Amino acid sequence: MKITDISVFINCPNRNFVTVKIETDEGIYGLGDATLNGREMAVVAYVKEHIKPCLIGKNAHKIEDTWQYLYKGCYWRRGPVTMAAIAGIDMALWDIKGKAASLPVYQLLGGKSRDKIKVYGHANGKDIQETMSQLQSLKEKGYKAVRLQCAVPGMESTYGILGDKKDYYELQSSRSLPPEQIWDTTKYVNFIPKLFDEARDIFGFGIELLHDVHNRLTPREAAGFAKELEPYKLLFLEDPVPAENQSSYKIISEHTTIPIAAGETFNSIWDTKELIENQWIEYLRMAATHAGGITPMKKVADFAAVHQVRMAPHGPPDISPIGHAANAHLNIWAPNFGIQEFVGFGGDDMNAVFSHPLAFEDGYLTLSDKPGLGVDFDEQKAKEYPYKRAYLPVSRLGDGTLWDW
Ligand code: KDG
Ligand code: MG
Repeated sequence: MKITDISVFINCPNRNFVTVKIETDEGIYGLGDATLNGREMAVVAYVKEHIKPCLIGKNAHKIEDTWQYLYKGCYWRRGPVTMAAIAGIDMALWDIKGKAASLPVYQLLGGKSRDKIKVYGHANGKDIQETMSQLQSLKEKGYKAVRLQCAVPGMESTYGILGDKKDYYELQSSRSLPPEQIWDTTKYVNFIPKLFDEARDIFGFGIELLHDVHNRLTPREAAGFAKELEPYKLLFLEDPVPAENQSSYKIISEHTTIPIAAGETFNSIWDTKELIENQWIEYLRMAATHAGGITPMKKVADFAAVHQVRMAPHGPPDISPIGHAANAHLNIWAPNFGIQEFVGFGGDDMNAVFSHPLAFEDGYLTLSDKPGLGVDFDEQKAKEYPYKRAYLPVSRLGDGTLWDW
């Protein structure tokens, strides 16, 4: 089966998504997600200008060889733009192989290890009371696990910690330049334990709770913060510090028993090496869209399993339904799957453009048996939603110093 064409679509049905379509001489086509929030156009150019010319006429069934060709063969390895571009191609090739075999992709990975995929949702309130009422409504919807974020008094506009009633992801879009927000570590670390104290008081220990620090602490600050959160028995504390220096996690894990998760921005198995081999984390957040697709994620999951690290893929609204489906096929297969982040899909506009094989039922995602990834993309409809440039916010300290995301 030969690759005859590769197209790249960039549309904004609520969020910007980069969609790769590979066509073949047997009439089967595959779809992949290559979305890189805030840097979408770099990936579009990478696929169109640098990948497409090399793959026309190549055998669509050679997924592994194509992955190696795009990774090792270009000399410049890794990086989010390269790996999102490779991910788009890799997912589309798995989609094609599944359709050709009339099997869902998870069957090609080794079959099901479970019937359904446990997910966690997000409660983001402007104050503790509002976060608690969001937690209550998620619980009523069936969620068994919820990530709690809350506006910290005195720094209301900080991303991920709401200052208004909008979902915090909306803060990333509809702005032509990156918004700048002020960060204050002292206010944050003094406040967040109160949030979990209240949640455990009201809801008890029958629901899993999580929290995302978004890389904002230093290793020792993070170790102290994690120790303070221990009584609240979080499922995990996410991204307490930036992970470029993996040994930062050694300091944290030597001081606390709270399970730590990291990795949503990783794009290579090498980014995980010390964290996993040393068992400094419990959960790995890598996801197919930013890690080069399904081919490397299968290897990453197997590597993590050797060290009892479980998979908890990144699942924000800035991953398209194709990326979510790719994660779902991996999740239903991976023996060491833990939990999937899932905050729902982006409403009518997104559903008009993408159909997908996932359904939320009582705190779990189910995955249909449609061949391939099970997603479809309406190219005509997508034209009604042109790309809108959007940026993630940046953080600064009160004195103007640029801070970690
Ligand atoms: O594009 C960045 C977002 O996807 C990210 O900030 C969301 O941290 C995030 C999470 O855990 O979902
Ligand atoms: Mg995160």
